[in-house]
Order: sequence, then C-alpha cells, then structure tokens
Amino acid sequence: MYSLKNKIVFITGASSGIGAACAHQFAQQGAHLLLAARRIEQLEDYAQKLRSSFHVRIHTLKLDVRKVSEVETALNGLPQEWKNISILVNNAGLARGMEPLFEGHIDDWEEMIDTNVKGLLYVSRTVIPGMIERGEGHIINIGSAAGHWVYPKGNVYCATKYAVAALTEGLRMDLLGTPLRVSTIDPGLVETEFSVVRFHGDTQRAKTPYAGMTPLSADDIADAVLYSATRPPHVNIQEIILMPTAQAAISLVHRKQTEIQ
Ligand code: NDP
Ligand code: 8X3
Repeated sequence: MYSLKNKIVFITGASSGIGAACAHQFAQQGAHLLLAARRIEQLEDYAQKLRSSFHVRIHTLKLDVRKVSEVETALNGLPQEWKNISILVNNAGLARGMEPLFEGHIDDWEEMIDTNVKGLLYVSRTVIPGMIERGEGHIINIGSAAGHWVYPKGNVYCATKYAVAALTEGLRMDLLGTPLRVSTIDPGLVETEFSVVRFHGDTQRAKTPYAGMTPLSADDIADAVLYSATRPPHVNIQEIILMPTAQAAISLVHRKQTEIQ
C-alpha cells in the first residue's frame, strides 16, 4: 500500500460535500492537507476541527479556481513546506440549472464551464510540473456518471463532465513514462450541497433528485478516492464509477412511492 503519512494532499472545493469528506479521510491517514475553496471561513472552521481530531498540518487557501491568476499566485506563492504536493484531488465543481438547452441561461453555462473544465485545467497546469520534477504525483479528478451518460436537461453539465473524462484520459497519455498516476472517480447521485447550488438555493427542489431512494454519501465517494490513492505505485486505478444501488443508469432510478411527497 502507498502510505499517505506526511504526504501533502491538495483538495479543491473542500468546504463541503465530497471535498470535505475526502479531507476527513486523508487526515485520518496522517496526510497533511492543502484545502481550497471560496468560502474561507467555513473552510477554516472545518480545518480547525480536523486539526484537533487528527493532529495533522492543514493549510487553507481562499481560492476561486475560475481565476487563473488567483490559482497561479496562490499555488506558486505557497510556503516552501507546502510546495511538494503528492496528491491533487480536482473536486471543485458544480451544476447550475436544469433547463432544455434552447432555454438555458448563459451565465449558468459560463459558470459550469469555467469551474468544472477551465478551473480543473488551471489547477492541474500549475501543480503537475512540480510533480513531474519530483518524480511523484497522483491526480484524482472527480468526474461524474454524467461524464458517461447524458440525461435530459443535463446538457451543459454533462458536457463539462465529458470534458473531465477526456482530460483525464489525455493527461494519462501525456504522463506516460513518468511515475505519475491519473484517476477519475465518477459518482451518480450523491446528496451534498450539489442540488441546492444547482437550483440556486431552492432547498425544496433540491430534495427531488433523492426522493424515495437512498443516494450515495460524500463519504462513499471519499472511500473510492482513498482506495485509489493508497494503491502501490505500480497500480493506477483509471476510473471508478459508483452509483447508488437504486440508480441502475443515469436516468433510471428506483423510487419508493410512499416516500415521495
Ligand atoms: P458541493 O456543492 O457540496 O461542493 C462543491 C465544492 O466545490 C464546494 O466546496 C465549493 O466551495 C467548491 N467550489 C465550487 N465552485 C468553486 C470555485 N469556483 N472555486 C473553488 N471552489 C469551488 O457538491 P459536491 O461535493 O457534490 O461536488 C463536488 C464534485 O463532485 C463536483 O465536481 C461535482 O460535479 C461532483 N459530483 C457530484 C455529484 C453529486 O451528485 N453530488 C455526482 C457526481 C459528481 P465554495 O463554494 O466554498 O467555493
Ligand atoms: C452529478 C450527478 O446525475 O446529479 O454529477 O448530474 S447528476
């Protein structure tokens, strides 16, 4: 097994959901964490809890991955002891809206493409050269089942996750011959803040994707990330697709009628 003890793990979007769950599980393994998000107070509160539970070092960064200069300044300006990132978890991402493409909101499209595709590229472009130089690194992207199958009104969100799938595959090819590893973890329905964000704060509507079924939890995804990150150096987990048992395909969810209000 690859030991995470004292390794530096950089997780984007660690202020909630899957990113926060990954931070918890990596901290449990004794890794040092570089955690980034825009909601810095929420992130710092969470980091403080992890520090006191696991006695690991944690450095937080207020970072909007959509802003290339912010990404470069934050990462290139890291204190020396935080520069040697061993694992990058490209998790920051979001969906906005769910309309037919011909009625979609341009602002929603821009935000999804800028975050899920361009943000992931900016962070990767800044972090990976150092990994190559040091001869050690693992990039773990959080893709989605929506990067394997399109669903009605998923149009642009699905396109961004198809892009993540292509970038993951392309990066793995470009890194062939180096010891670096590249994985993608691709979940179906996970109950986090994802749907509240998608539906612009409408908490009632945000419950509908999970009505009458048991979705995955953020911890379920963090388990898969941790599994990928702890394989021996000659093993690269290329891709894990995780679905709730009640979700057989992206648009095929079994719901218990009595639980749907
Ligand atoms: P959450 O909304 O709970 O978490 C999203 C995280 O991303 C937050 O920490 C948020 O932090 C951060 N984030 C969003 N935009 C930016 C930005 N511009 N810069 C920096 N950080 C940002 O949702 P999830 O945990 O569910 O989502 C995490 C990833 O998992 C996403 O890539 C999503 O597409 C993917 N995914 C989610 C699924 C689900 O059903 N929930 C299924 C499949 C994949 P802050 O707002 O503080 O910046
Ligand atoms: C999130 C999965 O099906 O809610 O990536 O779009 S879904």
